[in-house]
Amino acid sequence: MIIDFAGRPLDMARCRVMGVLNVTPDSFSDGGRFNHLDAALAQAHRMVAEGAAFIDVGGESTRPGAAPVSLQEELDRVCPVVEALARETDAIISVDTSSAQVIREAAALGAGLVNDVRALQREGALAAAVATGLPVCLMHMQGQPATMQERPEYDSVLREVTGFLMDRVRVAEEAGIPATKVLLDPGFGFGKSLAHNLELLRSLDQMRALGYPLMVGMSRKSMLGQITGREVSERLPAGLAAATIAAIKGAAVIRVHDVRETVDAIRVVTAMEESGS
Ligand code: 8Y4
Repeated sequence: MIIDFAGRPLDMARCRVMGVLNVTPDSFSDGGRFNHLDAALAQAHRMVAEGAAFIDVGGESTRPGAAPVSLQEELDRVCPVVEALARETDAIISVDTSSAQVIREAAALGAGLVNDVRALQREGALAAAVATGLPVCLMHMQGQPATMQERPEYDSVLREVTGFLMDRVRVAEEAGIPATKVLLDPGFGFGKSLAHNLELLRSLDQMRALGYPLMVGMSRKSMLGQITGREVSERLPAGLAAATIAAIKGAAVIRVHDVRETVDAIRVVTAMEESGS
């Protein structure tokens, strides 16, 4: 199963790494150091050299307490980066946005994937994604970013997450996005307790059996802090373990901050899977 990400075809049978490129001023994980265009581009080029197949460019923080970003601000942050990277690299440029206008502009500038943590539920986002013809990643979130971690609750987290995602696949398909252009993501940390996140990680192979390429993001997240007791800056070993587990369970794309280390971890999984019988 090969997916064409805006003229950049990729075999989704093999696990790939997506590098996170925050272009928000308040990105707590990277301290806002990549606010400026030059620094953002340099960081992206480094991640590509380290083996990232995708660069995920995001200008809106979903961190609880983060100030809302105006549309113009998001466009101003994201568009120059998407344009430069699409031109300067062979990596697939993913745009992390829920905004219809950002989807349209980014696609026109060469983006190859729409990564929407709101699964194209915002006004106009679905129509915009359809119009671009791009593949989309549909992610599950319970609640809204500001309050989603206050009291996450599920009867069955796997059933509810897969039920939501399959409903969004149906809506997307009815709107004109073929199922062959859909990636699914359980949304680790988005309205989930540690127990919920662990159940989803354990069940990732069952989610994979739905037939869609899976994307996952656990890099530096609170679930790793809860497991290890480590601060954000000390979560890389836990993140590598989480990425390795996800890859073994069939994830197609692993979204991470630490590309070089994750690429090596995934190489071990791929080597095992491609060796012998
Ligand atoms: C430290 C650093 C702690 C970052 C938490 C975080 C996902 C995503 C995000 C994901 C998809 C984040 C945009 C949250 N997470 N997109 N985006 N899947 N598809 N938090 O899991 O990285 S942002």
